[in-house]
Amino acid sequence: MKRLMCFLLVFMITFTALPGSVQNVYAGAVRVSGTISINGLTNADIAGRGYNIRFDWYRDYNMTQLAFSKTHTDIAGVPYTFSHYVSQEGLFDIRVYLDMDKDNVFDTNEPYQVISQYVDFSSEVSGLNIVLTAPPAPLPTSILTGSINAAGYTREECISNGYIIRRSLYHDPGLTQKIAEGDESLNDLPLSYWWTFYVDQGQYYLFVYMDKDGDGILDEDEPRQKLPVPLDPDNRIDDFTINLMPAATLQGSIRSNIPESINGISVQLFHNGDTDEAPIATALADETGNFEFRGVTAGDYTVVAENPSGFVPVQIVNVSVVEGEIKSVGELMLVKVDLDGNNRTDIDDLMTVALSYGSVKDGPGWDTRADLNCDGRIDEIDLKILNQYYGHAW
Ligand SMILES: [Ca+2]
Ligand SMILES: [Ca+2]
Ligand SMILES: [Ca+2]
Ligand SMILES: [Ca+2]
Repeated sequence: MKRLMCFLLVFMITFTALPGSVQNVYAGAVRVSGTISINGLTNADIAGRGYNIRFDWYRDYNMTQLAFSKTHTDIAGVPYTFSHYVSQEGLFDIRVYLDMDKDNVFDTNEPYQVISQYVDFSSEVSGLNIVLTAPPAPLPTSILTGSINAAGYTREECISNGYIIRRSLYHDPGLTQKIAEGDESLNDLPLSYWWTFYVDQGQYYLFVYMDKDGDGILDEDEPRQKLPVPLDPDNRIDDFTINLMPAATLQGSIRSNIPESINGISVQLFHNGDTDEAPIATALADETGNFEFRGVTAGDYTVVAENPSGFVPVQIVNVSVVEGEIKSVGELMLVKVDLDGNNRTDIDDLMTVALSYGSVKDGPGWDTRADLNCDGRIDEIDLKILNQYYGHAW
C-alpha cells in the first residue's frame, strides 16, 4: 500500500513537471527559462560544433559554493532557448558559459556571463535573456578528435595498472618548444579523445605517450608516437588516429686506423637536415667502438661522430627508423690521414703508407695507421684516401 502511494506521488510529480504543461511551478521545483545569445558568435559559428552550454549555480558571488549544475548539450545555434527545473530555493549566482571543449569546466577562453537570481517555488522564472561575452582570449583554433591505440597492450592491463596517457603539442619537430599539454586516464582502448588547441595556424607536432609508471617522464619501455598535425583556425580534425608504439634502438660502431682514439668518442643523433641544431641524443662509444641510442622515435636521422683534430669528419645520413625496431646504422670510419701528427697530410704520411704497402694485418711491414679504411690490407684504396687529403692542414 505504501509502495503504491509512492508510485502515485512520483507519477503525479512527473506529470505536472512536464515542460510546456500549463503549470511550471510545483511542490519542490520551479521552471527557469529564457534565451542565450553569444556576443561575436553567429549561428554559423556555433552550428555543427556541438558546443555545450553549462549553468553552474553557486550559493555565493565568489562562486566557491557550487549548489548544482545543468548542462545543455550540443546546442544547434544561437539564440538558444533554454528551460530547466530548479529544486532549491534561495539566492544564487549563476555562471552561464559556452563549454566549447565540453569538459564541464569553465575555461578562461569560454564566453560567459554571471547573473544573480532569486528562486522560490511559488513563481516561475521566465524570460531570462543571457548574453555570453567572450573574454579577450583567442577562440579555439583547432579541435582534434580521434582514437589512441597501443600495440601489444590490452584494455584490461592498462586500466588495472592505471596507465596514463600524456600528450604535448610542440612547435618544432625536435620537440623542444612545448605550447600545450594534458593528461588522460587510460580507461579504454582504443581511447577516444577530444582535444581543443588554442593555437595559431601552422604545422605542429603532437607527442603522445603512455606513462606506465606515472612519473611524468618518458621511459624507454613506454610506447609513444610523434605525429605532425596541421592546425588551421577554426578547423576541426576528426578521426585523428594515434598508434602508440615501442621506441626503436639504433646501434652502430666506430672503426679507426688509430684504434686507441675510439674509446669514449661521442656520437650524436640528429633529425635529417637538422645538424645545425642541438642533437636529439648523444652516445659514447665503448672501447670496441660500439654505440647505441635507445628510445628513438620513428623518423629519418643523421648520425654524426665527434671529429677530433686530424680526423676526417664522418656522418651517416638518411637513417630511416621504424617504431620498435633494433636497427644497425653500420660502421662510421673515423679516419686520421695525418699519420705522424704534424698537422699536415704530407710526404711523410705518404711514406708511411708506401713502406707498409702490400702488407696484411699484423703481418710483416704492417702499420695500423696506414690502413685508412680498416680493411686489414694496405693497398691502393688507402693510397687513394691519403691522396684525397694530400696537402691538407689539420
Ligand atoms: Ca570548458
Ligand atoms: Ca614514465
Ligand atoms: Ca703528417
Ligand atoms: Ca686498407
